[in-house]
Amino acid sequence: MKWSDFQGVNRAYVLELYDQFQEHPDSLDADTRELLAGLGQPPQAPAGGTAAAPAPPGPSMGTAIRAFNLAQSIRRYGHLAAKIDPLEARPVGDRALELATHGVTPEDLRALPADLVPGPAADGASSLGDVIDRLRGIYCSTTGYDFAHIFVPEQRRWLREAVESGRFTPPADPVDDLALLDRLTQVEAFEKFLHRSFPGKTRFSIEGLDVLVPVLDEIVRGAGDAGLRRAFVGMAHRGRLNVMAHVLGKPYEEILAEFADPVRNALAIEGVQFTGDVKYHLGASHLVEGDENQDEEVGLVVTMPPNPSHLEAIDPIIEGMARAAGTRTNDAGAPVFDPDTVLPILIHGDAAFPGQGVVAETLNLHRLDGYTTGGTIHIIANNQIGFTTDTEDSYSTLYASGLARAFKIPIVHVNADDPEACIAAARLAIAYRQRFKHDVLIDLVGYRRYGHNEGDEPSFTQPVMYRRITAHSVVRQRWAKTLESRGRLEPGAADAKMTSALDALQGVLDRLNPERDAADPPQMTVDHQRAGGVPTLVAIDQLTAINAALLETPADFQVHRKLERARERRRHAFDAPADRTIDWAIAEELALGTILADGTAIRLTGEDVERGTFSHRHAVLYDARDGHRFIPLQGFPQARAAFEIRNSPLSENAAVGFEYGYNIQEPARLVLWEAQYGDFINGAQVMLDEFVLSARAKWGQAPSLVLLLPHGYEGQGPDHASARLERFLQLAADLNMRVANCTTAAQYFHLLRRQAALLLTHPLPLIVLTPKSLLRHPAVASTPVDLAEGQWQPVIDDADRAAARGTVSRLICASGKIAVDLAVSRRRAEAADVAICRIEQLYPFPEDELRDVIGRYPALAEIVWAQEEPENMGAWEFLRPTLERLAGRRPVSLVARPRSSSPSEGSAALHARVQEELIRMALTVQRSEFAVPETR
Ligand SMILES: Cc1ncc(C[n+]2csc(CCOP(=O)(O)OP(=O)(O)O)c2C)c(N)n1
Repeated sequence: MKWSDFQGVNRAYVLELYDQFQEHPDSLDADTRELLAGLGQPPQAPAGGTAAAPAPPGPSMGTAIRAFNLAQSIRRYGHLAAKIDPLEARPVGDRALELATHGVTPEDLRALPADLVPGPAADGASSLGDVIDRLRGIYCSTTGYDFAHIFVPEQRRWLREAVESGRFTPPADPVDDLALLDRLTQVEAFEKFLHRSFPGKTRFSIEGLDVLVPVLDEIVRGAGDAGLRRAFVGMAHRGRLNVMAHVLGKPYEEILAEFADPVRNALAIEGVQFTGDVKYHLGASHLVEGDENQDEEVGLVVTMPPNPSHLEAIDPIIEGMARAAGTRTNDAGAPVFDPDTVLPILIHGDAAFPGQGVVAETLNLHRLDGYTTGGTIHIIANNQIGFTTDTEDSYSTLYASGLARAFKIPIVHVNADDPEACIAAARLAIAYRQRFKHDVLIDLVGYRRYGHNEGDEPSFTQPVMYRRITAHSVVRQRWAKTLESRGRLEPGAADAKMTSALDALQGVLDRLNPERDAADPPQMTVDHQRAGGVPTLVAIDQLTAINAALLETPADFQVHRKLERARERRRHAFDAPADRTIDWAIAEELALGTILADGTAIRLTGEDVERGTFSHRHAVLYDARDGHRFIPLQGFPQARAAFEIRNSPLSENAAVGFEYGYNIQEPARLVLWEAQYGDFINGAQVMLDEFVLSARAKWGQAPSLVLLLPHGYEGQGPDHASARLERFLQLAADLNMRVANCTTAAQYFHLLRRQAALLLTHPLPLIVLTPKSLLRHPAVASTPVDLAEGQWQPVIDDADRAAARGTVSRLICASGKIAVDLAVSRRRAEAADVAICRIEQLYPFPEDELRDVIGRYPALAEIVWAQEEPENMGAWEFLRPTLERLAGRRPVSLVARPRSSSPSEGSAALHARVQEELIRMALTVQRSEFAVPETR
């Protein structure tokens, strides 16, 4: 061994042993004596350089270890003493950063060698005291590095080296100081100008966090240098207009025109109410590198999609968009995500980040195979206040970023008044993301110049803070002063830049013609084909071949015994395709298989979807011996597109948001999300209200996401029964979705194929209430021929009454499981004059088809709407006016559970009685005796 093999505390320990060896060799064992003798004299410190060993009687081994611990404490806890608050609140500090806590003195530190703490901070240092000063300068500066929770040694080493070497910071990595001043001038001038020109109009000014724009510039530049092709930015209201203008390149005149708020005639689009949205919710897309006139593929495209008020709701949507944009297909027909193509950037509020649960749900996606986007750069635009709420009332963690620690995300807290430090933080973030493909967070600590919006008076609630803010000079002025002191800027030059930026904006306003300059409303496709009309059948030969292909497994694959038996039955169903039946799950797999064969890629996710909540799907097979996986829908011979199926984490809100983003970004793909039970969709209500169902009217987006929601009253209690159909129907307007509750396997097959066929020409979200016990019910099964020859039927007339329509006096209209319950009820025999019409599509409501059905019954005297749900739920209140219109003079009555706040009874026995009573009433009881009061 040689002296250079020992570093840091080890070196100090061996030096101490060496001294002991010199003075009392007998006190050491023979092996140690031999080792020390072999080392020879310790090397002396080079003149003016690193001291190799303190001259005796230098500090003891214990002192060296305590000094080393001090250095480690600065690395771990230095951020607690960092000056990250522009309003100059005192850092909380920590006793671990004090010499006395470690029992060392400045003299001790001066006497210890610099390389006791190896690393870049020791380079050229004359003693450990020097190193400690440098570490304080790094870790307790205007940047606080919060990395102690990073447990992967390679990442920790990389972060430490990056920070201590200063390689992202000037002078090692210079900042274009004058360009930075120009940028800060543009940012401030834009806000000042809006303030002056449109007094009292809300804009959610960026001021106090102006540096966000140069930080984003730096990240986008880094993404471009790394060869990424797409960046997706998600952000809320704060500073959004400024980011749109400067990072997304939205022309000033478009934004000014929005402030002028012209009423555009073009907004009424063929039968669809286009509401538009407020200016700080709109989105934009921008090619920031490459040639604007060339194919977009040559550069980096930055996209900021529209965003609702609902804070943080955009987070999972950005992730889904990035995932879709970075996904390609491999040779085996499976989708593969390439993190070297995309970058998601999420800008959070300091109150919203810790407060909104969707943030945690989104962070939880970041390392999951089916969801990762190769690392998101998070920025907390931290203005130290939420509306009027102080930080002490906003979060239980020390920092707003606390949650990120749980996900082992490195956090950089940085003072927004130090633009160089902020740019260094941005460089570190993009470099770390590219190196490790993990999330990273910049906590950009600034302040909010005005109230929550510009009309609010913030000193009502934060008088002290706002006295300080009013007296605080803006970052542009501070940076200009720095440049003047460095001799880089003439005094007065900064003011001149400001004047010319304001003049330029005034020029835009003077030339403004709001009608002309406002952005055009988006082009929207309208669903003219309200129902039917799309061929969905698949020739029986082709269907048989695809079925056979999906039953193939690799040569040495051992399917579970029970599953193999079911697969055998399925094979035989196609031996007699007009007589034998297949169930719901097989129809689904055949629908997906034929859609893939048609060339449309598919992504299906949800909790436990791979097997299926009801153990019905088995889209992923596990070898019974060693558990390795096989996915028949991936790469079967006829497949011409990628199939992806993923068990999601236990999330509804972020999980649905993610799929929405994926769907928007990749509209040619059939994207399906399945709820474990339909009622859990209420956990994603924000995503439905704000995106899936209204994004077309507000922003012209064209989602086609499919939601599969198990629904049906089966005695499992108030939960698990209802997918809350009434909520979807309440939001049904402007042809904004399709809602189906179908009753046969073949109908489901045609419904899915129809959705796939309409993806690009008539995109609409599809809400499917799917069965539970009916999944395997013979009444729901269909023959292969039904798949090969049929098509989607929005309404199904009663085939059992086809020969005797003249005697029918009551037509029961019902949807989903209760329609099947009625059809198979033993009471049907007592109700020869009753026909059952199945409403398979609830929205857009198939009025023409139902009118035709009604017209076929010459003796019809009444219509009954039968539903399992209580009167105030289900489809009744939505359909009643339509049914009454179609019924003409005939009465329309309701059979349903009585109005109730809870969807169903909590006992299976009571359920059975109530359900039977509903069937009895609908089929056999005179209208005059209905327990539920007649409706008119
Ligand atoms: C989900 C949700 N709840 C409440 C609000 C109302 N709201 C709008 S801004 C705001 C404060 C946000 O504070 P912060 O996250 O710190 O962002 P800042 O406005 O300070 O930039 C609140 C409560 C909202 N927009 N979204």
